Formats: sequence, C-alpha cells, structure tokens
Amino acid sequence: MAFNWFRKNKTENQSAVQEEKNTAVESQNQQVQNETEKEAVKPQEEGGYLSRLKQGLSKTSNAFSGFFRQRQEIDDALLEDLEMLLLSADVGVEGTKKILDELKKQIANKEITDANQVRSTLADYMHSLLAPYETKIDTTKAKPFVILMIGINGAGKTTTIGKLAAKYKSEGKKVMLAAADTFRAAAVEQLQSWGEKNSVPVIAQKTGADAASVAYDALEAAKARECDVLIVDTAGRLHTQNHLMEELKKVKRVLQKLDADVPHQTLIVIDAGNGQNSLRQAKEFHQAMGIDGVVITKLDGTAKGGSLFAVTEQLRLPVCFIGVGEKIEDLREFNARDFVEAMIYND
Ligand SMILES: Nc1nc2c(ncn2[C@@H]2O[C@H](COP(=O)(O)OP(=O)(O)OP(=O)(O)O)[C@@H](O)[C@H]2O)c(=O)[nH]1
Ligand SMILES: [Mg+2]
Repeated sequence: MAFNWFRKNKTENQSAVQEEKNTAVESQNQQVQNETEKEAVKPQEEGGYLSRLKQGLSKTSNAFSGFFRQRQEIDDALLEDLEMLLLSADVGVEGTKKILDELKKQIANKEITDANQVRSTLADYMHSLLAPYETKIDTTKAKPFVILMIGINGAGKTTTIGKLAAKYKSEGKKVMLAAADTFRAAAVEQLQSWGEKNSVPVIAQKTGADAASVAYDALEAAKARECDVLIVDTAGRLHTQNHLMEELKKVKRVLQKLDADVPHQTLIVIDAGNGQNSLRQAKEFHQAMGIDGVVITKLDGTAKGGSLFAVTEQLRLPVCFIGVGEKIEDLREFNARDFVEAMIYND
C-alpha cells in the first residue's frame, strides 16, 4: 500500500541519515583534533535532522493531522475541506488543483476507499510533485567551487552562507567567504562574524567598495589558497532597482574574467513567507542572472510548508537547500520525501 511504502522507506532513510551523521561527526572530530579552533562547527549534531524539520513544519503538520483525525468517510465535504486546508498551507491554487484532481481520479477509480488512504495518497502524490526538484550540489566539480548567493533584502542570504560554511567545513572542505554586499551598513561585519564562528576566512573591503572587485579579490585568494568552496554574499535588492541589478551582473562578469565557468552555482534565496511577490521577483532575477538553484528559508516561521509547491510549480528550478531556523544547524539539503513526511504527519 502506498502509505506503508512511504513510511517503510522513511525508516530506511532515517538510518541512512544516522549513518551519514555519524560519518560527518567522525570527520568533524578528526578535524577538531587536527586544528586548534576557537569554536567547533557542529551543524549536523544538535537536535536531529527530522525532528528539527518536523518542528519547523509543525504548524502545517498539526493542521493535517487534526484534519485526518476527524475523518473516516470520503465525501464531497472532505474534498472541499481538504482544498481549503491545502490553500491555507500555502500550496497555491495550481498545486492544490493538481492534488485534488489526482485524488478525485483515484477515488473515482476506487483506488482509494477511505480517508486514511486519502492521506497516504496525498503524501505520495505531493512527494511526486516535489521529487523532480530535489537537487544536490556537487562542490567537487571545480576547485574552488564558487557559489553566488542572490535575492531580495532580508531573504536569508548571509545566514544561509554562514550555515553552508559550517556544513562544508564539517565535510572537511576548505571554505572561503566573500563579502560582496558592500551596500548595506554592517553587512560586512555580519558575514565576518559568521566567518569567525566557523573559523573560515572572509575576504572583505569597506562598505561602499565595488562589489565586483571584492568578488574578484576573493576568487584570486581562493585559488591561491587552494580553497574547495568560495561563497559570495551579495546585497539584497529588488529586481526593479536597475543599478543594483547591473551591479550583480557586473559581479558575475568580473568573476568570469578570472574563470569563465564561474559561478558554478547561482543560488537564489527565497523567504517562504513572502508568497507570490517573491516568485515574481525570482523570475526577474533568473532572467538577469541565470539561476540554477533555490534555497527556501524561514519554513519555520509564519510560512507553511506548502509554499514549496508554489515555488517549484512556478519557478521550475532545482531546490538545493531549505532553512528551518536561524541557527547554524537549521539548513538542510532538500529531501522531498522527508519534507512531505514532516508536512503531513506530526507523529
Ligand atoms: N526563522 C528563520 N529565520 C531566518 C532563517 N534564515 C534567515 N533568517 C533570519 O532572517 C533575517 C535576515 O537574514 P539575513 O541572512 O541577514 O538576510 P539577507 O538576505 O542576507 O539580508 P540582506 O543582506 O539585508 O539582503 C535574520 O534575522 C536571520 O536570522 C530561517 O530559515 N528561519
Ligand atoms: Mg545579507
């Protein structure tokens, strides 16, 4: 049965995650022995991956659990209420329609006969909608592997960079950060503080300096110091701010003077709580910069997990990471199965 299959694989995934976690912890211990660091970086240790994800999405999963606890029969009211539930979980009009059409089809074919099956089929179908977007970044493809972080103001770019630096460092990679947000006051200091927290170097100039020149210096330095990963922070901007969009294009152009393949990954950071507006903005960013990955942050906030369906449906771009909190360990590679599980089931 679909539900059992979903849950069985879940258990296997959990032990794989645990193994992965153990390996990460081992390599991290090794690292701490080898280096005398101010502060150990432990992005994978605290909390436990699924419980953090579930905690972040608990608002949504509680709503689904409450809904299905009260239902046994399949009737029109169930589908109408489910439609409302999906919409209020931010799944979006198109995603909700797709899901309901699929359920109605399976009900008509008598493939689903009770409310419990509605839930498991819902989980499986939601997984099938998100799974094509699940993407892992392979930073070994280039050295240094350059990630350019872009997005509107306050989406979570700098925080995500801090979390990513911790993640890559814990994997034994040599990481460098570039403070190419030279626009906002205190942006350089914010990135430097993440650099200190992770014991990774930050290449920076003063606020007001040329962002492209900071990025260029950083790439030169990352090459000279044989870094594995260079992550470039940029100022938040709206797509309507032409001069700032030009600045972003210039950062890319100038980096490409040193290496035509750079950036290897352009990630847009989207605040899950920003709704339709942020999707329109992301499309404009994509046109200007060519985005090849999405990070969705603040899924723990007022946003409900369903916003991921709207993001993937509309942008059709790979989802690389999700942010479920402000702490260093609150960034995860996007896993569609874990995500749907955390969204639909609260046990
Ligand atoms: N709850 C929650 N807060 C987050 C998450 N990611 C980032 N934040 C918070 O969002 C706020 C803005 O984050 P920043 O990383 O400074 O955002 P930014 O995109 O760099 O902002 P600008 O540089 O001003 O464009 C901070 O208070 C972060 O702690 C998340 O996944 N969950
Ligand atoms: Mg920032």
